[in-house]
Amino acid sequence: MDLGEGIRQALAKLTRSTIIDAKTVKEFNKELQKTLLSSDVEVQLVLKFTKEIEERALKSKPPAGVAPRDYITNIVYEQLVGLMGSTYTPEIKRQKILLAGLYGSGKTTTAAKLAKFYQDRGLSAAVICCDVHRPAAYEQLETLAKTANVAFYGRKGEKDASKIVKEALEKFKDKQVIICDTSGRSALDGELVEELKQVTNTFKPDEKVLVVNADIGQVAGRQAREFDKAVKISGVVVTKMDGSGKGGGALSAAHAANAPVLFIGLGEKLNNIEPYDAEKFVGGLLGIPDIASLLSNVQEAIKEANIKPEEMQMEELDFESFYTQLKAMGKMGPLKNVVGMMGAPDVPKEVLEQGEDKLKKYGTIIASMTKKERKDEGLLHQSGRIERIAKGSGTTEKDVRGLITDFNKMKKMFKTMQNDRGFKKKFGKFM
Ligand SMILES: Nc1nc2c(ncn2[C@@H]2O[C@H](COP(=O)(O)OP(=O)(O)OP(=O)(O)O)[C@@H](O)[C@H]2O)c(=O)[nH]1
Ligand SMILES: [Mg+2]
Repeated sequence: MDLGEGIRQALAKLTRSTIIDAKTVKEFNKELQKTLLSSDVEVQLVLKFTKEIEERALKSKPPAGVAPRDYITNIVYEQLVGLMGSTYTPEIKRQKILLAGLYGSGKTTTAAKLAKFYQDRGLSAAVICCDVHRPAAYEQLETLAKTANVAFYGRKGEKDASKIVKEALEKFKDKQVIICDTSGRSALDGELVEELKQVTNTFKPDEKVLVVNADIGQVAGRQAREFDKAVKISGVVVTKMDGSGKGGGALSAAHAANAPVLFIGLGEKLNNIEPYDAEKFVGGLLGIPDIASLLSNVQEAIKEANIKPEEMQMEELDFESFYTQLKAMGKMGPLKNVVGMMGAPDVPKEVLEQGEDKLKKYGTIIASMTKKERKDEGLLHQSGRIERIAKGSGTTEKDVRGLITDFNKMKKMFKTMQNDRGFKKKFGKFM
């Protein structure tokens, strides 16, 4: 099971909960811990992360009318963004970027990708091969640079990486973005640290970027700390997100380096790179692709609820309160989103579409009732009223009668749920 799937399952279980109490949060956190650990997130980070969620979840109650699941989703979202950093907007400006990372993490590919990225945005770009250890590192970057159509500098056989940097800087005085690719190792040893420090001192980069691949295991955190200690990491690029659903190591690395994620690598091709987008990435992990609009819809619903809390209470079900619910629901988007938020995303499409049409019709019918009629169903049965409402709403008398029948069924249901506050609240919000 991948990280996103695990988080989604933990959230889905919350759907059954009607209140947020210590027990609910503990159970949720237990699930979350399991999935984070199995996705290679460092133990300490898992504990810190879940503890913060617990504290936040229990500190304040969900606002009236907000389902526990949405409330926790919101918190988890914000905590994950806290770990990974918020959306990165690359500055199109003169800069030097140093890339460091473990063996095979994608440094060389990323160097070419970034050079192309900035060059495509109007800056002249160059790459430097400072990997003086791996055979063919020179040829690899040279070829990539050619493909990307960016300038390249390296010196075959030279073992002093800082010397190469010095020469390259001299040569690339007119370039606006210069990217330095460095050697990778299976572990960060003393020699590599020394070399990296020297390169950094000579290159004087604006960004010191740690390149990690998405499926790096439990070592991610420790490695990131070591790189950070050596050169003070300022940002992280996560590569190979196209191939791994785990991503936990990358989370750990970003946290350990205390640096935001800047770019995401999504394939071997030179244009397979994207600035990190928190909503897309974290929303994807949580299984809510359009989390921005979900969150703002929930906020909207909260606001609505706050203006007329008594109407959202649904203590008494009449056409008026039913109408308020319908309106609030309309603000939350299509029925399938609402149902999805309740944690039942698998309702057949036809049923949803039918339901939606029906609710729309109900809305127009109730809109044609007088205020008195909405409060007192009995009035509707006086002669002429149903006919008038049908005309006014552009529906048929049969439609109006159908609404009354459905409404009475619902009212009965409400009576039986009278003692089940939690359910009533939830139902009140969504219906
Ligand atoms: N699928 C996928 N493959 C990638 C991505 N980034 C890099 N790769 C591949 O990963 C392999 C290693 O990439 P390199 O760029 O050579 O990694 P490196 O960190 O420079 O490796 P060393 O120099 O040996 O330390 C190559 O086959 C790349 O094509 C990515 O985002 N997605
Ligand atoms: Mg390399």
